[in-house]
Amino acid sequence: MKETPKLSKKPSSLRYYQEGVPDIATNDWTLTIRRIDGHEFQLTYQDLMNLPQVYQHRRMVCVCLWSIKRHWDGVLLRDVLAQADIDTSSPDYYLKQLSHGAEGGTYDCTIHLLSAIERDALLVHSVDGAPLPAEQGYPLRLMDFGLYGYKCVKAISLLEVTYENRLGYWEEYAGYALDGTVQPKRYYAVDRRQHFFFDGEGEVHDGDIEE
Ligand SMILES: Nc1nc2c(c(=O)[nH]1)N[C@H]1C(S)=C(S)[C@@H](COP(=O)(O)O)O[C@H]1N2
Ligand SMILES: [Mo]
Repeated sequence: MKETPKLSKKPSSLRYYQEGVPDIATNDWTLTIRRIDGHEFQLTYQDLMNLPQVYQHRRMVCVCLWSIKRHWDGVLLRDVLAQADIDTSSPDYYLKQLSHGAEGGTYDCTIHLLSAIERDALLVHSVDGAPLPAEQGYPLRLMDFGLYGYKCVKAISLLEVTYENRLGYWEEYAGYALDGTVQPKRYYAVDRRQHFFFDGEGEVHDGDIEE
């Protein structure tokens, strides 16, 4: 069973859903991928399900100093971008993510593409063995575990390759850093009911948390 202990203690997704929870039906949802040359590609939910599926048990970290290790199912970002023939080895590319949007507007943010690829970033459709609930980003969210949660957009609708690295609207509003790499700090692991000091940079692994 893909269960996360102490899930009820996790800070509410509603509180962190800046633009509001969107109402999306997968039948009319598509993921748009925009290449650097402006060409656009559309993938349906079924297209994503037809790609090689991956399952990973990895820890996400919020800039508000809590973290949780959950069971994620999805597809690799590199496999999705390959569908649009994007050269993910270019160090000059950034990837702008845009959310589907709700009454509060849309949520956007930009990450360094090659770094995300090297960290095995995922596009996730299921958590703890079930499709993402609406407040957790149904139908698809990006997960880059080396970056804080605010760099990973829920209910994603557009992935755009760009040369420009800019703060998103809500990031700027909240005063978050452009880079978003998880920093050495004291965090709380909700699933372990444990505070820990992380002395690295980027993804937190089990070995970074003392028993
Ligand atoms: N579209 C969208 N995605 C978002 C956010 C948001 O407000 N809107 N918040 C981010 C932040 S700050 C965090 S910590 C995580 C929260 O994910 P959760 O719902 O699984 O707790 O979503 C991230 N992705
Ligand atoms: Mo967050």
